[in-house]
Amino acid sequence: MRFLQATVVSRHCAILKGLAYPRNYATVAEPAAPAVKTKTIPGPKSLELKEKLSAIQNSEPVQLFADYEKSIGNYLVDVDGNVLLDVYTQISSIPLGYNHPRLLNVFQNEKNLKTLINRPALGVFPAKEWPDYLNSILSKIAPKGLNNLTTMMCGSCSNENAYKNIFLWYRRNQRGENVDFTDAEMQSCMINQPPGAPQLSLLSFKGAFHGRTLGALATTHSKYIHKIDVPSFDWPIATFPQYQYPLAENERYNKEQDQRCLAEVEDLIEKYNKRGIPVAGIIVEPIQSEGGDNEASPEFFQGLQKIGKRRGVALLIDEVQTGGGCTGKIWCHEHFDLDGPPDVVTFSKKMQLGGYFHKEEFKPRQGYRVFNTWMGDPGKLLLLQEVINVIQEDNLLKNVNTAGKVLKDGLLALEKEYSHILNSTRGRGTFLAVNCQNSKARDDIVTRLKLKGIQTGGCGELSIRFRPALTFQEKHAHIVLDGFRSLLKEL
Ligand code: PSZ
Repeated sequence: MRFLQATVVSRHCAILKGLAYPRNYATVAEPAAPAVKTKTIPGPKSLELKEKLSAIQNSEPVQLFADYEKSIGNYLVDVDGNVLLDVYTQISSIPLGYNHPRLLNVFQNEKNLKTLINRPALGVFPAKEWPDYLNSILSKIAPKGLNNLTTMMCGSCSNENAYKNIFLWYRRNQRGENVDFTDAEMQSCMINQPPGAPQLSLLSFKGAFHGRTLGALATTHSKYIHKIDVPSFDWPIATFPQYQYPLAENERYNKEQDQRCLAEVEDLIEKYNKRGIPVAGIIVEPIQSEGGDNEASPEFFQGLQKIGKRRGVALLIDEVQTGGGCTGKIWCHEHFDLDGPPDVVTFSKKMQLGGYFHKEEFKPRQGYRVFNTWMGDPGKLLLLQEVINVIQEDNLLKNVNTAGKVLKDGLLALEKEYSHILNSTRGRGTFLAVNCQNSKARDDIVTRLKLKGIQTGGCGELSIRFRPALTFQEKHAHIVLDGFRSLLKEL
């Protein structure tokens, strides 16, 4: 059985019907550097596969076809044999690089394999281990003070369901803790009418991305192509701070941004309350990611939390892209010194499993109100447990800060030297971005960096984003910076 060509398999494994099982995967060295073999990426083999896929579905966004048997560590290998240093990691969703032996080994354990293949309807038939599994996640990585956890499948459905928890909480606050639903509510909700389906809203920000399912999409405002032709809610949308860089030289301007945006949030809440569509929650990313890596200060987030508390509006922080250690802390909002935890924190991507942590008061009082068949996936939770173990054992948060500093300082130096091409280097940990002069220049740089063996991604109109795995090290940062420098020389 060929699984991972380059992987060492220990000799003492059991022999089962001629197949080696269980195996014991050991660490395999990464390539020393990227290697590009084709004139274009996608190369000929990728293009052939793309044509094949196009006959079945729209495959326009496909950049290349990967070989996940050969990809290793920080390096993504494609079907044409190109070896790319991956600082985009499947849109920021690979925590430990490709084929990490500790993750491969999770399913070499028969108990775990049975957990993987017997995927339960978690809301009704959870495994005997499930409460302990959830407690282990809660005790290791839950934001302090958030002791409830709902698991889901992806980022969109985590937000989508968390929004429902917020509405249920808001209506219970209005109605009173032990007040039963009225007949009118039970009947009217069935035809999408108030009072059962109440007029309530969520406040989100221009440039935000919270997912593509209908509720989540109503709070997504990064690109029209995500939204056009899809009916949506008339919910309030506030301006997100737009900072000027470097931060140290633009303190006054940026502070005014914070204040203006917070005032707009207050105004919009007031306005929508008056219109009879009260705001039940504020939804915000700690760093707007798809929208262009827009940061906001700790003071801005503290201000949002204050507004929410004062007005009885929940604060949901969407850590789908920022969570999992890439900013140098498990949760980006830990950088904000908030007055207690946010009400809800959603996650997915690097966490493998989707879901949200929330305060006890956001737990529905009746069953079946937030529910679906799978409600997550215990197989993914086993991977998450191992990811957390490796983060702790290998001190990966420290690694993120060290490698991130090298990359950020290097980008700042490039920006200084090539100020006609690059500006506004920013970010935390390895969650970094730099801006180009216009979209065309940005797209061109992302494409040409790939031909130098470096896979980055674009976001917003102008930004190149860096989203390496937590195992990205200083030596990788130097490869990125050397490749970038050699490209800038050519431009
Ligand atoms: O085009 C897309 O659908 C993309 S590109 C990047 C994402 C989605 N990110 C997903 C995402 C996110 O970054 C934040 C902050 N919140 C929610 C989501 C949605 O997660 P998924 O894609 O798992 O549904």
